[in-house]
Amino acid sequence: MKISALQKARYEYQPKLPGMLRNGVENICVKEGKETESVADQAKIKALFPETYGKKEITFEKGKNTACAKPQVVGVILSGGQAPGGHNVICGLYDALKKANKGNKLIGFKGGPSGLIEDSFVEFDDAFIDAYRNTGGFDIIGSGRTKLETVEQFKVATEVCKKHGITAIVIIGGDDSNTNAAVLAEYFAQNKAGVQVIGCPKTIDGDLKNDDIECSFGFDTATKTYSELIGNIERDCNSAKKYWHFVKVMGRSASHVALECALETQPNICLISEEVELKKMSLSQIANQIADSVVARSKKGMNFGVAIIPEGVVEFVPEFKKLIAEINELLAGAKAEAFNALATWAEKYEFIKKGLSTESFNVFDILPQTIQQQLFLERDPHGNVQVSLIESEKLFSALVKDVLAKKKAAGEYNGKFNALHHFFGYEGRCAFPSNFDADYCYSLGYNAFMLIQYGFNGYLSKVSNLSKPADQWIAGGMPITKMMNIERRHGEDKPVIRKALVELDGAPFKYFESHRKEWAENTCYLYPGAIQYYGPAEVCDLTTKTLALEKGIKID
Ligand code: FBP
Repeated sequence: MKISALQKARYEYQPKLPGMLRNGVENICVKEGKETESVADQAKIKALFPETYGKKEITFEKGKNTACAKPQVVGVILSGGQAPGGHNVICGLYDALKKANKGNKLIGFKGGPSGLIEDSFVEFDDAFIDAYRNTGGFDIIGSGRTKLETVEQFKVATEVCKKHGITAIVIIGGDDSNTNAAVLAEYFAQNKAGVQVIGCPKTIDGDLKNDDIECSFGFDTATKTYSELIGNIERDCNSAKKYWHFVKVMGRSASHVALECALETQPNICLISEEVELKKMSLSQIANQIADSVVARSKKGMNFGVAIIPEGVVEFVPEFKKLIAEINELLAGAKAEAFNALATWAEKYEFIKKGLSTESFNVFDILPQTIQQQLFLERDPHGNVQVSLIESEKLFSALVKDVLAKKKAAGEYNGKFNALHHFFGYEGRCAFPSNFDADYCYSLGYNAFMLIQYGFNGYLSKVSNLSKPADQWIAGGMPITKMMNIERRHGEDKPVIRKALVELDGAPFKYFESHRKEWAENTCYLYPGAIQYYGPAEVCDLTTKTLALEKGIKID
């Protein structure tokens, strides 16, 4: 198979491990920390996880390995959306397994969690693993979004594990997948299945983080990739001086990706969904805020700019959320058929007008027609509007255009406004992992094996002190139940890992907030350029500004 020069070079890259894991598997011992309790709802979580609740946090350190060196057969699963570095988690896990005992085996379940239930697997060997070292993507075994959550699934999983002699399962996933990892761990423990479960924190969205997990893997590379593209757009924008670029970036609900890209590139506008929600902003208020920047810049002769829009923002606009809920209701069950039977958009529009409350119809009515139609065309399997498919970058540029037209008519603005649109998401999810992600992921995988060897169950592989060079990173494990609380999901109380949204009193947002006026009215663009893999550490190994600010490091 033909491979690129970079791919070949990356095969040879040696990921950096935390100092304490560098002494050989035989020289790693466990230091026990305190017993843990869940972040909230302690009694309820304890009752749901009697076997795995309250265990001690642990760190690894240099010392004689006292784990019982039983042969291990480990199964690994990639779960959910792709994130750069997933291959390296598997490589790190494989290398540690083989270092401990050449006879240890690693099995990859194909296509995500469903691979375990369907017993669709591959067994890794050196050649297989070597072809994926330090590369992006999840194509080594594929991924999927099937949830492992029912007792029936757990029973099948137990049988599959028995068949292969599996001693542990490593689940590489986001908050939901790791919640399910905790539930599976508890099931295995209660049923004395003899199978441990270890999770690894993955997602480009950056919303799996807390006091213990400093960041999920993939966030670093994905945001660097989008920031490179946004920086390039800014430079084009500042060269051509004739377009306003509206750039939507992935991240589902949380705005961590948008915020990090803003810190990296200093655009004129960046919306933060969490702020929109807190301030209960309306679509018009958001459009006015952007239009103010357009007008201020235009008065200085700059009819160009860049606005970053987080993927999930419309869901955080209270009036839009209400509109979506009413539309879902309006088209529930048989009513959808009556709607679909209407021949023209004009007839459909009347149907909608009659069905919505006046308040929601007024919101609907200010939307551009393409967006109005999207709300009725794109449905998920449950019949709900798929908010992530709404082209919010186009929605906001259209609303801004309307505001500017009014300002023009009132003699308040005399500029030009030509908008272009972009959506960056898939461009970053399978990029070659940055050195940070390559190192972090390899360490998470290697560390996951150490947790397995020492017999831990229901733990998340934890590598911390990440804003420091890798030799100072700290490796260990944290019971997943510590990160859980009870939340209402689909009408039921469920134990889940709390999703981390952008904290409006956190240092990254505060930094952005204190600079955004200047960025909105002037041209303060930063051009981060492409990810560098080879060269000085200060160019190649730096992680995100978000992490730096969270750790109290100055970024100016
Ligand atoms: P995970 O939470 O599974 O890591 O996925 C995140 C994500 O990349 C989001 O940013 C995005 O909204 C979503 O996946 C897209 O999903 P899909 O790959 O199914 O289109």
